[in-house]
Amino acid sequence: MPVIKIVLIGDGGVGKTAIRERYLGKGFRSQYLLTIGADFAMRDDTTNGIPVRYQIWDLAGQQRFDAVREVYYKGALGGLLVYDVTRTDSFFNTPKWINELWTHNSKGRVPIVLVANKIDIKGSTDDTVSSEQGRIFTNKLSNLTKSEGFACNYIETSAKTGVNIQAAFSLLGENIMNFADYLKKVRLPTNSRRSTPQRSVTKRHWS
Ligand SMILES: Nc1nc2c(ncn2[C@@H]2O[C@H](COP(=O)(O)OP(=O)(O)OP(=O)(O)O)[C@@H](O)[C@H]2O)c(=O)[nH]1
Ligand SMILES: [Mg+2]
Repeated sequence: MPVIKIVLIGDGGVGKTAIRERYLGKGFRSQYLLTIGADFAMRDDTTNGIPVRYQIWDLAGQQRFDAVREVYYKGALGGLLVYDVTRTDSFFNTPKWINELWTHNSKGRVPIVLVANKIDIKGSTDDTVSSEQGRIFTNKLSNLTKSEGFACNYIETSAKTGVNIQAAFSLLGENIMNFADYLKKVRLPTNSRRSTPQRSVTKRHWS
């Protein structure tokens, strides 16, 4: 069974742990217990019709963990990048998280799903991130990554009600597997000599 390491990233308090627990079938807790360093979990799932084991690293988002976080990225093939739709600061910090993942995973640019969480309380504060803002940013990100063979997606979730939690993981898993297939294709001998640099890209990303 393929083992796929993914990370849950985003500012402190946006709901990464709540999303992980919901995905693991553990329900929802309303009190905030901040993650220290990182939490680890595994779940077997089916993606693109294939059984897959997800290794999920749920990283601490608070700034005080900035220095220790880096080690947990190694080998990650993709990330759920979570922000809180009632906190614009968490949305405007998303580029920082993309840089962290792509810099420290040892594989370069890998798929990301942008997760707009807490939609159950959207509009309850003046500080709302609109769907349009999330989509526009994700489209820009996708334009950047398309030349690498994958797109990035946007999804709205609530760990409280459970809406779209499974879908967020499935979307990321599909993107990672499609990306892996793409990298296999660019290695075909029909690319002849020009395939040589691509091979090294493949190795960098997947070995
Ligand atoms: N209403 C609502 N509250 C949520 C949702 N997701 C998480 N929360 C609440 O938001 C708070 C923070 O959630 P966590 O999952 O602990 O946040 P985190 O991103 O893991 O935070 P760090 O571990 O510090 O990085 C908790 O009080 C959760 O109950 C959601 O979808 N809707
Ligand atoms: Mg947490």
